Amino acid sequence: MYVSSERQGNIGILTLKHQEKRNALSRALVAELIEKMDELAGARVRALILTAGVGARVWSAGHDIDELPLGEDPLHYSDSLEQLVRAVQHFPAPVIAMVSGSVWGGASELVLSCDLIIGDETSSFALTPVNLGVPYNISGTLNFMRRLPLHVAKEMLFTARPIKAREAEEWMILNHLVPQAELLQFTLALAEGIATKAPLAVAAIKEQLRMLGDSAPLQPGIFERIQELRHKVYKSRDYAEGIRAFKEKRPPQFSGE
Ligand code: LCV
Repeated sequence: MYVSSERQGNIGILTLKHQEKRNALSRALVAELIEKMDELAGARVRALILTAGVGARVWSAGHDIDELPLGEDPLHYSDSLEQLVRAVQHFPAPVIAMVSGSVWGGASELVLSCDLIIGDETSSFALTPVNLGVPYNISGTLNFMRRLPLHVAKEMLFTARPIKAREAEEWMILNHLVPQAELLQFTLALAEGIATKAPLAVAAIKEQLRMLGDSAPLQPGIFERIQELRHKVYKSRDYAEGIRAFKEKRPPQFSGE
């Protein structure tokens, strides 16, 4: 089991439980997570908390690097990470990310796709495509642009530097920065407050915000140019080097080829 599921009244709580692999978002973990989200949606929970547990040192290490395909688009539409981001965005109630510990790469996109983000003083967030030589995909890039000031998104994407809790609060990545001892109580109180409101109205407003926020008319020429840029990156020797270096537990040597 990679994910535990529980209900407290009208609140669902999903906890990532694969610390051996630092909760890497593998196909197996994502499939289990989506299945348990569907069960809680069926139980008509009015808020969903997504956590790795209070005090986790690593919330999630992001995409499972062992599952990144070489020489082809690593973040295609049906990729497990992309499926999970869409499942969160379409969940029929607010999804609250409750974060202790470090969040890496695609897991940062997952957290940013949640409706609310509550972190403690140990939380940090890193966007890591440049560590691996990965060409992030269009919807993920739009997610970053919509949730972060552009210069903040650029610094995170160009440096892959983990943004620590205090800075994450200043940059409005966190809705609230809460001491770890109060994190669960604060998050539950927030969820319970939402659960007392009219659930149909809450669900409709969440879906409206998603649809209006996603309406990004993309001219075919722009789409094709982006895909051409991305193709050059994921066909590059640097992308293969990024994956190999991670597996060999050594710093990558990027050549620009
Ligand atoms: C597979 C892993 C992973 C992992 N995959 O523990 O955003 S994008 O474009 O980059 C996107 C494609 C994406 O999300 O890519 C993944 C980005 N993630 C990262 O760059 C984080 C990679 N992980 C780490 O830097 C470290 O594991 C952290 C700092 C998270 C934790 O370090 P710690 O020393 O506590 P280990 O590194 O020893 O990891 C424990 C085991 O989990 C595996 C790792 O290979 C190790 O396996 P073994 O025990 O077999 O050696 N692991 C960790 N992250 N993303 N496997």
